[in-house]
Amino acid sequence: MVDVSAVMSALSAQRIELPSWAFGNTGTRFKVFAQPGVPRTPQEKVDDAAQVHAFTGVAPSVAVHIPWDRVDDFAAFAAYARERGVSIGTVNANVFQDDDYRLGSVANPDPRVRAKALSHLLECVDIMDATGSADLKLWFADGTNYPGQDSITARQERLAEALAAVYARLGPGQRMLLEYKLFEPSFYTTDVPDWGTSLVHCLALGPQAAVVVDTGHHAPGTNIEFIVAMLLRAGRLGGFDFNSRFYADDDLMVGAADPFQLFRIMHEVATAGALHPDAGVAFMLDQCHNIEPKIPAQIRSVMNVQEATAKALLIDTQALAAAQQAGDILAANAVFMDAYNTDVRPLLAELRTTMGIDPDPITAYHRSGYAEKIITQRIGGTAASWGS
Ligand code: RM4
Ligand code: MN
Repeated sequence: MVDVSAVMSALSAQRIELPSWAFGNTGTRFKVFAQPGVPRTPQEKVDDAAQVHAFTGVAPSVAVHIPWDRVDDFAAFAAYARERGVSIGTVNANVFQDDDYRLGSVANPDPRVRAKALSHLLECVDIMDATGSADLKLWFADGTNYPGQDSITARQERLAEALAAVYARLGPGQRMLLEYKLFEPSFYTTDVPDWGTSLVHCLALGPQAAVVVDTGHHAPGTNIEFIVAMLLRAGRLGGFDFNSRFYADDDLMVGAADPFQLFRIMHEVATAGALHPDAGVAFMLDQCHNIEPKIPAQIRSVMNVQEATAKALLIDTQALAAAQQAGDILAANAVFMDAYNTDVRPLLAELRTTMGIDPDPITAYHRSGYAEKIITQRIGGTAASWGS
């Protein structure tokens, strides 16, 4: 039997981090479709993120991307966020948008470029000190396009050297989260292409380094929950960048393409007891809303994670373990699917009511008038986008 009150308390303790860049204009290499009312400043992105938290109750932090969210005074920026009921979360470094990085950043053959990239990463730790952020998230576009272009081994050496220098700069409560991505923008080799590479570097660095699983960064058909289970077992799952993919790194709303996969992932997390914020797994969204309205898309994404989590928590673990032990394949699968096929929306509506928020976050947001307000107020200036 499932203890529903324990499920409710786990769901109310859940925390999901929002990406500042989800609120800016984005698109593909073909076109960025500008939307009215989009934030012009990092502060306005925080304002929008605070709305998502206000209507969901479980999204109290916002990840920033440097330099897109550069401000003069990061401590004041953190205070600004706190006044709006949220905090500044993970600091994402960006060493992929400068002409100098044509041949890579920390793995570039040119020591001058490597030093420049390293100094940006160290600056990101300074920013963490000012904002009180615990996590530095590193994703490298580094790699090569053609066989023979550079030495695979030499690039790993350069990467390891830079990571060690950043790791040495971390304070006691700070972590380095190393993200991997199969390909793009590099098409032949990527320097951190998979969880194994990331894990090898993290293990060499020490306990404050952990792997980030961006759900969109895998080949089609990859069993992501297996990777999650392995990283949890090794104590090196630093967190998720949640999003959905149909084809490549689509960055669509989490749970939109494959809610069953998200459920299977959350089952591994729940089984390992890693759902609670204290467990050290950061549940972040990394999404771009190219054509849909951004704030409700973020609300929907948070709700999708909650629904997958609720279903995972509804698995009758005793019945599952008994069926597994008995080798009863069909019974075990039935226990699993019963939970997945449960409509958890009434349960989550009840949870929201007990949390003092509207049981229907999307409708409540639309009713609030915030979307109309930002369209009339945010006139002039430059709308935030990937470059700002
Ligand atoms: C990368 C990676 C990073 C994200 C950037 C914008 O593909 O997923 O996590 O910060 O995109
Ligand atoms: Mn990511």
